[in-house]
Formats: sequence, C-alpha cells, structure tokens
Amino acid sequence: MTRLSRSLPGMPAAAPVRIVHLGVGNFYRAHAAWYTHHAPDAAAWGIAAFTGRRPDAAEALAPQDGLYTLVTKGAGGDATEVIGSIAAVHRSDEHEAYLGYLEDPAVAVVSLTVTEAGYRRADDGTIDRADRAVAADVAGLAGDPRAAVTTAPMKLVAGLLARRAAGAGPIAIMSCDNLPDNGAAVRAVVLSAAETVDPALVAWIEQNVDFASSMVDRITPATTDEDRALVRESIGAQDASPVPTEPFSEWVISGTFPAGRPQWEAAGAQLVEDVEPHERRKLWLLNGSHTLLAYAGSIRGHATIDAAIADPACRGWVEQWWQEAERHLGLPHEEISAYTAALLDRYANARVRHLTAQIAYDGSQKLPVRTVPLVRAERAAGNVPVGGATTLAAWVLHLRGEGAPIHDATVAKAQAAATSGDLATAVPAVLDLLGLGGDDELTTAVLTQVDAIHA
Ligand code: CS2
Repeated sequence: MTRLSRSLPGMPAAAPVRIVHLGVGNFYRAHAAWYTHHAPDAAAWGIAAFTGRRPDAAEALAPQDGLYTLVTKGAGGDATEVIGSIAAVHRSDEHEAYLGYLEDPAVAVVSLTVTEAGYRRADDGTIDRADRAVAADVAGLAGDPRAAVTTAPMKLVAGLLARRAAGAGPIAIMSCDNLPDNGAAVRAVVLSAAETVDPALVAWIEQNVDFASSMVDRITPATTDEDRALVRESIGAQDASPVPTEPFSEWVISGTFPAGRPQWEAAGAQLVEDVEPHERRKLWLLNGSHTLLAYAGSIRGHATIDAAIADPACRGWVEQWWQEAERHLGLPHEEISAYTAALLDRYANARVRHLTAQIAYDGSQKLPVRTVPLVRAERAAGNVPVGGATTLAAWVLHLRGEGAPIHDATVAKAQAAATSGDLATAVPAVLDLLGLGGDDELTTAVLTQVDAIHA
C-alpha cells in the first residue's frame, strides 16, 4: 500500500520552518502541532521537529514528509485527520541542522516537550552540574560552541550561542511540559546553563529571549498496531506513526513572542496574562490524580486508567484528592466540579487505553511537582490528606517492586529509601526525601493507605 506523503492528492505542502521543536513524541503531535496545523496562517508556519533520545519518530516520519494521522477516540467512534504542520523531521543528533535553524531570523519559536526529567534541574531549579551528560555538554561547548550536545538545556544554550553569533535577533522559547510556571522554570535552568558556558550570553538572553509559559492538556497514549491498521483503512495509505488521542484539548499560553507566532488562538488556544492558575488546576487535578491511579491502580491489577477509575476504591481516593486540591486552588467550586466531572468522563474513555505503566514513568520527577505541593499545603492547614497519602503510599509500594515496573533515571535515592527496611522504616525515609519528613501524623496516614491499597 502507498505510504502517506505530501505527493498524495489533497495533502498540504510543507510550510517554511519558523518553529523548532525538541522532543517530537505523541503528546506534541496530538497537541501543539495540531493547533499549528489549524491556525489560519498555517501555510507560513512550518515546524522542524527533533526527536528526543530515541530516533524512532524521525525514522517513521521522514519517509512520509512529516505527515501523520491524528486518531481522535471519542465515545462514539474514531475520527482521523492528517496533520501537515511538521515540515521537517530530524534525529536529535543532527546538531548542525538544529543550529542552522536557530541562525535563521525567520525562526521565531523553540518549543519543548522533553518531560519533567529532560530539564536536568537541581533541587534549586538551576542546571544540575552533577549530571554527567550536563557536565559533558559543558565541557564540549567550552571548547567549541558548535560541539554536539545531548541535554535539552544545553541544546537551548548552543542554539542561542549560534543565534547571537548570527545576529538573528530575539526569539521565544516555550515549554509544553508539566512543570509549574514552566516558562520561569526553563528560564532559570537556561540562564544557569549559559552561565557555565559563556557568562556574557546571560545578558544577551535576558534582552532577546522570551520564556513563554504554557499549559497543555490532552491525554495521549502510545500508538498501537491497531491504530496503524485503523488508519490504513481510513485514509487508504500507510502511516507508520499515527497518534491516538482523546477529544478533549486545552492549551493556555502566555508570552510576548518577540519574533512572532502562529495565530494559535484562532485554532482554540487561549492567550492569557498568567498561566499559573490554569497550570496548577491541571497539574493537581489531572496529573496528580493520574499519578495516584498509575501506582495505586497498577498495584491493584489495573493496566489502564479506565480500569483503575472503574475500581470504586481508586475512584474514592481520586475524589478525596480532588477535595483536598479544591481547598487550595482558590477557584470557584463550579469551575472545579465541571473540570473534575469532565475528567471522570475522560478517564472512563476505554477507547483511549492509557496505560498506568506509562504514567508511572519518572515518579521521582513527577511527585515533587504534582503531589507534594498539595500535601504540604494540606499539612500546613492542619489537615491529613487521605488522597495525597494514598499516592505517597502507592509510590513507596511501587518503589518496593509492586505494580507498574520502575522506569525512572533519577530514582536511586528514593528507591534506596523505600527499600531500606520494613514499611514502618521505609515510609518515613521516603517522606523525608520528599521534604515531608518528621511528620508522624502523615506517616501514620500513609501506612494506613498502604493497607487500604492492599485491601
Ligand atoms: C500524565 C500526562 O504521563 C503522565 O504523567 O499525567 O502525560 C497527562 O496525560 C497529560 O499531561 C495530559 O495533558
């Protein structure tokens, strides 16, 4: 069967590259690439997409000219649509190509979906100099500003060095990852990374780079062979890498975009002054409950989110977590209940098949931003949060080998704490590591939830 390509009838031509994206996984292709495709000025805004650690997406997408099919899995059936906004695809190691884009004044935005772990942040939010890959990148750039680098913060620094040298002018960097205040978070990590390589770059960045913030919300599982077969049937061409997703989608952005941007708002994105309240709502209500379900659900034998939320115990804990969140979000009750009611429907959508094991990835990076801040707020208010304690209990059990397999590059300390003795020792050790130590009431609540999860 014919492979999907731009030479097939009705396919859009590739737009000139004005956006560079780092980390072209399913999530980006279900989300920001879709909005760019649907912007009224899409013909002027092509994306050059670089893969993350694995070259798979470049290998699948390059032979089909960057095109792919988005499969929206609604309760009533699947809708397929070919997305054309990715004009060029590259492996992450095609560094000269990357620098070439940054040297082009027409390139106006660098966006990122590199996951929480990809930012290589130390506890204080600056670049983690102890990280071996970071150290190698620093050494490389110190000798040659065009040396190949592998970490996301150093890719940004290398790109900005090239842009400054080329006199290509201001640019926006926009994170689409689940970090609170992600624009400020990326700014802190990039400025500290620049400092290690070329202190003069710091002032240039301050004058020329807009660190836009964005909250992205669309549940996107991994592609299955079933998706490939369905797409073959539906579009009459072979797509090696279609993207399944859910009907719901939300994108909230704030930034000045000094070199321009597509009219994303005309495709449904919201441009706001302050993304923070939106980000917190999504991180706590969605991502926080996802993490609860990923660990507690997988321990109770559920492979997918729809199965986990159908378990009355899991659903009860999620609802408790949402009540805990409501006390600290400072949003109208109606807004929260509308969002959580929609979440229950989204989670129950069995056609999405979102794996608990996928969400269980990288817990050591995720819990500190989506779970711990709310637990801390609850404790400061004198409450014992049962929902939060359930996530903590489930994570300790996961680190001790229960439920979804561990897949987390920065888990060593937490895993050592979790396996340091029996649960009565392990729980306070892990809480301590999360900055929740010395709290007997919380420890007791977590131990009680260990039993509840096993019940
Ligand atoms: C999930 C997110 O894997 C995870 O950690 O919580 O990827 C979630 O599906 C997205 O943030 C939804 O927008």
